[in-house]
Amino acid sequence: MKTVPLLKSAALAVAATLAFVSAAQARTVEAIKKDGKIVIATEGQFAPFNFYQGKQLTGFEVEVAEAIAARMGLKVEWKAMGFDALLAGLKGDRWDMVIASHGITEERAKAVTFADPHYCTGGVVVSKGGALKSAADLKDKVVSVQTGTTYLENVKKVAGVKQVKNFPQDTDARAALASGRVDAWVSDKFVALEALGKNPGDGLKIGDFLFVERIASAVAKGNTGLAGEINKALAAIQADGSYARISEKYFKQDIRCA
Ligand code: LYS
Repeated sequence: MKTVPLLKSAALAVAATLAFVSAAQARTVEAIKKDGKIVIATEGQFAPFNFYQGKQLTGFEVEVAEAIAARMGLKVEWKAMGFDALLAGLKGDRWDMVIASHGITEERAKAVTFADPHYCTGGVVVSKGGALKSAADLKDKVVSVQTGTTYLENVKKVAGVKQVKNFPQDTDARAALASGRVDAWVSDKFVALEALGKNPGDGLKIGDFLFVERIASAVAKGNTGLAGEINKALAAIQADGSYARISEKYFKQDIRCA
């Protein structure tokens, strides 16, 4: 009869371990609603989508996410992290959601669950004076891109590029072109437009799209309950005019996917 309590305590130990493991998993939308606060991570270095104005995190995606959260009846706790750490943090349950201009790719979709896209865009070729415009123009050239991005992936596919220089931040990839250390910079069309407008002295010009992409926020892989609520809230702000207002404010146009 002595073995029974022993087995019981062994079973309790297993149960306790399982409870610990599941505590490290993604929060459900119900748990988030109970808490009243969603934890959202972004980069904060990708104007005009997510950036700092002084100490204040702001930008198109920051405002869209705030509007989505408000629809869900939630407050937002923001985290700003290096681009490379963002999707990985969903797995470790460090935050509930990431909104940082991630293009939906097959590779990323293996690791996270994407919400519906909140804008559509593409990667463009930028050069001094517009000397380089197309993929073909990149032959034998040195190109700068941000590490871990779809810009890097897509430049790698271009045949004959002499060298791809990686930078942890997109702003440094642009600076490399501005100072003549590379021949071209590949980045987001809207980011390039904003940067060129702010730094006309650099003499940079935007060429063609290298590729197009759909941009979405992400949640932990399989957290479909949360993704579903985000999708509903996004659809609601796109229907009631609030998305359009935010988009007009930053881009003077509506950048939702057609
Ligand atoms: N849209 C690109 C990507 O999906 C860039 C993301 C933001 C980079 N600061 O990789």
